[in-house]
Amino acid sequence: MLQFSKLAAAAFACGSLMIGIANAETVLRSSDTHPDGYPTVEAVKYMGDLIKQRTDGRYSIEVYHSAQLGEEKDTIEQTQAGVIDLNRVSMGPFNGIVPETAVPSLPYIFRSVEHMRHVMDGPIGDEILKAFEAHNLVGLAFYDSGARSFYNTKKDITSMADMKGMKFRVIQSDVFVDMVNALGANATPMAYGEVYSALQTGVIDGAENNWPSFESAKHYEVAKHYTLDQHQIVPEVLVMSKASWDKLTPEDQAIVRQAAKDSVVKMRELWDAQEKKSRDIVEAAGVKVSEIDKQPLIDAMKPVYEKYLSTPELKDLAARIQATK
Ligand code: GTR
Repeated sequence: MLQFSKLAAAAFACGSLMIGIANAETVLRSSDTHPDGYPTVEAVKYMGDLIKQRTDGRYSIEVYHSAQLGEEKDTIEQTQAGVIDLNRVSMGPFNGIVPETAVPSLPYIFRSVEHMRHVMDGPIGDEILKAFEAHNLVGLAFYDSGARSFYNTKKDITSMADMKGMKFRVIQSDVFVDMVNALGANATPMAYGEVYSALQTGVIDGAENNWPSFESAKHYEVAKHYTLDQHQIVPEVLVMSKASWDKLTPEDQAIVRQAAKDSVVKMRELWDAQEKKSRDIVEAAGVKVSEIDKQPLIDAMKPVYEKYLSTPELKDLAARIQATK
């Protein structure tokens, strides 16, 4: 019985791959680690509705939320290989693949969410989207991810010294690892889906994320101390497999690109509302929020900047981001 249902599930998954039969609807499979209802999931569904309308039903999108297609690092490989058509991921796991993504992932490179939006909506954002093409991917749009901050199961953190020796889970990216180590703490890179039990069993003392992720992944049930250090404003990115993209006509490519851009507006509306809702939920559940002087953390990032701004081009990209109003 189990075997049968597994087979049936596999057959279903294959059936929704991008193999269009004449006049039939082609369903693009899209991956997301977040649960149904999360702003990124809803934004890609909205994009699917736009594509369906604008192609008269020839194309649509099925969002496989809650990491049904795997954890982010694996789904990126599958998207590069053409097994998954679309993927909404944090820029973090791309840092080792597309060097340009390390720059907007640098701690404190953006002064605010508004600054990030302004940069990513302009020519610098287009340049970074383009950089995905050398890696079998087509960058379609950036979504918001607010600001990431540290949280832990042990104590209120109110200064950088409080973090010394603590173990924090980070995204599987060297930028994130180096950031935590430069703060005097110990980084443990780990897939998102493993964090809850790692917090619960004490394998790690904490992790870092924005309000909606902290809330929806239920980490607040075990980590009751959240420090508003806002170390990174890392955009999310929506990419398409180059193999899937190449199957589209130029007209349909333009429809997909425009629908992705149009979904950003929707995403931001959902995001702004969700951030507030999530913060209220975790505070009502007893999470203590601490303020921290950010300057020592900013100063500690000097070696991290030096390491990742390793070429004149990357240095220039960082300078242009910082010079953007
Ligand atoms: C979230 C992001 C996810 C995932 C997660 C993580 O903020 O939206 O795509 O990267 O962080 O920490 O793994």
